[in-house]
Amino acid sequence: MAEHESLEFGKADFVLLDNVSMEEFMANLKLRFEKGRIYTYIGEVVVSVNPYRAMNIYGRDTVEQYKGRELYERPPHLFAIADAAYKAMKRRNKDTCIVISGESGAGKTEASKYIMQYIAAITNPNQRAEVERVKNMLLKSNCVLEAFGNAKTNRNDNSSRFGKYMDINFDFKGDPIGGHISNYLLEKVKMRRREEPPMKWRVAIRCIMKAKSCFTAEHLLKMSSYCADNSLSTSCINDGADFKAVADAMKVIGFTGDEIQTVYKILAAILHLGNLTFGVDGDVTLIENTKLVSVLRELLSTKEENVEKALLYRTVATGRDVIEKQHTEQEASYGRDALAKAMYERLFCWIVGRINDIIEVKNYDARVHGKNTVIGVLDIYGFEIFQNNSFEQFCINYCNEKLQQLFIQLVLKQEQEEYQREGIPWKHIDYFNNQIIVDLVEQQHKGIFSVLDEACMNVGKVTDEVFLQGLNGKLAKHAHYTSRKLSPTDKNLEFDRDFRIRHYAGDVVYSVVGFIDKNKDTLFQDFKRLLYNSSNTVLKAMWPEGKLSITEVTKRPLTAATLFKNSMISLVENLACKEPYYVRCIKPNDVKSPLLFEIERCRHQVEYLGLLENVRVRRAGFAYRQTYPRFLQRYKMISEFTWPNHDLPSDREAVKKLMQGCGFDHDAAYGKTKVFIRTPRTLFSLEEQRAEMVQRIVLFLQKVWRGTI
Ligand code: AD9
Ligand code: MG
Repeated sequence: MAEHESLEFGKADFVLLDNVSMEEFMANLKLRFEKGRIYTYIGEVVVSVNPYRAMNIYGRDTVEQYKGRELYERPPHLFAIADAAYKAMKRRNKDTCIVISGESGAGKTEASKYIMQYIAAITNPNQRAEVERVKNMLLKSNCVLEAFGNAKTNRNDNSSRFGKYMDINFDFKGDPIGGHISNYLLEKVKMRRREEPPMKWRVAIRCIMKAKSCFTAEHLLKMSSYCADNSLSTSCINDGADFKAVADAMKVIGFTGDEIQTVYKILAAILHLGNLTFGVDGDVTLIENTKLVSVLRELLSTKEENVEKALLYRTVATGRDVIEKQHTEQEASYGRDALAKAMYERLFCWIVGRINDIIEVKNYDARVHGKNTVIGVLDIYGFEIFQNNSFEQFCINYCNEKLQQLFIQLVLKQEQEEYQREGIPWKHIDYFNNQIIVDLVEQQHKGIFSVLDEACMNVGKVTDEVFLQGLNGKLAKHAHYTSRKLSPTDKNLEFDRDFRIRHYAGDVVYSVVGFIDKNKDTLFQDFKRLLYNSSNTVLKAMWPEGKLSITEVTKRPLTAATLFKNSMISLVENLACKEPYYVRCIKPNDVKSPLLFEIERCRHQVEYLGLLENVRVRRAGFAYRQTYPRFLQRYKMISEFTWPNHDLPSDREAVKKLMQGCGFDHDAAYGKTKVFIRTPRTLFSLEEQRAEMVQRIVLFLQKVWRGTI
């Protein structure tokens, strides 16, 4: 049990609950939140509740309290987990990772930043300049990625629209020497016409407003009108502080002047594309606001007629002939939106790639310097269940199934390995293995992703309905799949387009509408060629495939589902070979209030994060384990055999004697280096006896000081 915490703040570790029931779990979580204790353990997992207020618990003094300490020696904190991961890496040369999950607004990104700050604070005691430089770049990279990859949503003012995994590399001394970032499934912001919701990259727009040098007066005029039309608050445009931070960060990281200018230009081009409209004259599709075409030409450093052509025509190969086919108005609009999204995605991936080029470890010779070890930090979207769930939610929930599977394997595997290492017999634990759902999604030929890809490859009319039929045909008997067609009387399946997956975290109804389109994610080759032919070399480099002519483009690009599946498989492989630490974030309410703990809302999250199961798994084995010397240090005063010191042949013997003397022997197992205690009750009793003894000792000492003894 964590020290320095009285029970008035609830139990610092959920494994110490008297009964593992949802009621007790929630009561403890609520009590701790109300007492300002936002962190609680489940063994080595940190459960964190978003406080929605500034907490004075991340300063230098707190860092000092956690530095080098064991997990249980201090109240639960992110710093304790960060320290545990760092210690494991440094002492045992192990690669470790910290997996942070939870729903939007639960506090994942903040947690990841505190963890990085902690690691930065405890490393490089000798202030080596090169290490300081690397640390600075790693911290600054967050700022840049947030500027371009975060957006205001109705659930979070600063919501990450991408999943992020960051490896930090350390040298043999334990100091950071570089890193690598992987990003997953960037949600492409809707960049559509004026009537659509405004784009919300506050910082990005500030970048554009400030980067006056790369625009003509006319552009700026357009830009201001765009911003005004889309009711972006002027305060956010005028407030230059964030912009300055991003611009500085880009410079510090090492983006060149040309690169930074190009970034601004691309953002401006995306905004302008959003304003572009089409019309028809007879059977000819036209661009209505042609002035925008010259603005785009200038921003993209291309030829004006090429911009217009790419927006209105596509080149198709028919047999040996290559012809230019005019878009319908609808196709042109589709193309414009696809271009805006693709430019944004490409820009973001390019920024990540550039940061990686710069921060990756260079000139490290393991033969000279020893192994270079890694701490990975994963900040990734948790389960999403909305009113209307589509392809994005499907991917996100699949990602969570993969992570849950990893959690099951690693947590159980770790327990098992520890028991083996310590020479203690392994007791089988019953748990729901979600592998069946992972297979349902990703299995070759039969899985949902395969059915989707197959539907996308159909020649002729490819529709979402065809995809749904494919699912119904292949998965009719699957215990975790159903649809309106298969279960017509099911009230939760309201529409013909609906199908439902029984996820480990609960049932989610998805609408097939848009699956095909989002999976194909096609961008006409004409656009790629347009951007590749730009005289701006930075922009050109982002579109290498534009080099291919229409007759050379024969290979189908991988679908969004396949790309996502592959990235998840490699993410999981990467995590699986590391020692994992977990942070499970909970959002207490939907109104960003520091006072409100909405019990139903939180209960739901506890359910789908599988936290109760986590407590059970932890307790099914041994609720508590401690090395012999540390155990003695804490409890030796409660036994005559160990107080003040024991004369037994080993600490192991001494602990055994202590436990026998207290009548707890039946509840303990003695490993090679650690004592294991099965039930929390035993630990409580030990704690109570200890508290009583400490009290007696204090009274005794007081009497001695007063001279009454
Ligand atoms: V999303 O999936 O990216 O939409 P996150 O990342 O889970 O989401 P985030 O970390 O951005 O949520 O937290 C949301 C907001 O909660 C922050 O902007 C802070 O205002 C607030 N927050 C979160 N954690 C803390 C904290 N430890 N202390 C104070 C916090 N405020
Ligand atoms: Mg986030």
